[in-house]
Amino acid sequence: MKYDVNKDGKLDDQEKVAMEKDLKERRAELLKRFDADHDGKFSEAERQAAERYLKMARMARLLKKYDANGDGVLDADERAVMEKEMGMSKKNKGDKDNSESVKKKEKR
Ligand SMILES: [Ca+2]
Ligand SMILES: [Ca+2]
Repeated sequence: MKYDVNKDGKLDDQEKVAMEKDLKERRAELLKRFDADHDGKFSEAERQAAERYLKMARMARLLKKYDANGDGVLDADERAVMEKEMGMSKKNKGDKDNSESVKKKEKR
């Protein structure tokens, strides 16, 4: 977890404060950027614009990470790598030593 600074697996008060501050700042930043009519809050259209932007930013990040041959699109092979990594990270959640074999043993 990103905000779990001391890596004890949970968020203590200090870490929670840091997370909330971070979220607040990100929201304020988005608002500044997408508040087209400058009324200090998100209208429906402004919120949609912000969400679209966040979605694109996420896509761009994924593309950068998984576009192995650098052609700007994820082909089937590159997508497979991405899906595998995402699926695996999900599957391994709670698997304390991060090994597939433990997972299999746990099933029995
Ligand atoms: Ca607004
Ligand atoms: Ca590619």
